[in-house]
Formats: sequence, structure tokens, C-alpha cells
Amino acid sequence: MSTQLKNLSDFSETDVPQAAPYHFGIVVAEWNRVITQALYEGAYETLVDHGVLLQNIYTYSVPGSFELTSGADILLKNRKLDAVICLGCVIQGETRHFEFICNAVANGISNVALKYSKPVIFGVLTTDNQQQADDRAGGKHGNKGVEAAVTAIKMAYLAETLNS
Ligand code: RBF
Repeated sequence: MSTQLKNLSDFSETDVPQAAPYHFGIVVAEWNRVITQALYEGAYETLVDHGVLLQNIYTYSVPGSFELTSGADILLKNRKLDAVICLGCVIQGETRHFEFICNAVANGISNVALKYSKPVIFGVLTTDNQQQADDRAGGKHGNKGVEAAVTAIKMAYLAETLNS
């Protein structure tokens, strides 16, 4: 409950479907590792709390957020998954890398989702500074990894409902 109140998006725990039948991939960027590890722990624990079996969670690291797209693509090509969660953190620097990486990963994730017709969740913090990232990786704005996992469960359920 406390996590819910801290999160910006207002999801109700009772609206989250049971996730025991599903298989999930998690792709985690190594850049800003402390933040992405916190996002990962939030996502992983949320999947487990909603019934996902440990052996049905496939976790892989990629160097940076830019590589999340190809990580998700490789995962969906090689494993039968209901959804993939992409976790990263891009912090604004002095150069224009920020916008290139953010745009590329947002577009890339959308394209992979459509290519495989599977939910691929955008769990990437795109912040002006370290404090904003801390606030969203277990700080005063909750943990966006938790929200990414809830989104993945809801989308897996939606796909199952409509595809069956
Ligand atoms: N990756 C991230 O996940 N977050 C960042 O904040 C980030 N900043 C970068 C800044 C620069 C100047 C460069 C060159 C790369 C950065 N990357 C970052 C890494 C990027 O996502 C990717 O791994 C590399 O560009 C290699 O394709």
C-alpha cells in the first residue's frame, strides 16, 4: 500500500490480474547501475508478488539504454514470452546524447512490440538529474520498476484475453 501511495500512477492492487501463467523477460541497462538495479528489484519483486514463478522470469543485462531495444528483440526471437520489461536510466548530460538515446529507445521499444505483437514495457527513467532518478527508483515518487511490472502483467492478461 505504501508503495502505491508513493507512485505517480494510481493503480489499485486489486486491479492487477493473477500472473502465475505468464512468462516475462526483463532487460536491464548497466548504465546508472544503482538506479537500474533498484528498478529491477522493484519489477522482479512485483512479478513474484503477483504469482509469477521464478523460473518464468528471464533477466538479461545490456550495456546501456540504447541497447534495450536489441535486447528485447533478441529475447522475443529466442524465447516464448508474454511480455518484456525494459529498464534503464538516462540522465541529461552536457551533450545531445540524451535526446538521441531517449528517442531511439522509445521508438525502438515500440517497434519491437509491434514486430512481435507482444507487450514491451518502457521502464526507462529519462531525468534532468540524479535526484529525479533517485526519487523514482525507490524514493519519494516510488519505484517505476514496480509500475513497469504491473503494466507488463496487465498487458499480458489483455493479450491472453483477446487472443484466446
Ligand atoms: N546509457 C544509459 O543507459 N544512460 C545514460 O545516461 C547514458 N548516457 C550516455 C552518454 C554518452 C555521452 C554516451 C556516449 C553513452 C551514454 N549511454 C547511456 C550509453 C548508451 O545507452 C549506449 O550504451 C552506448 O551509446 C553504446 O551504444
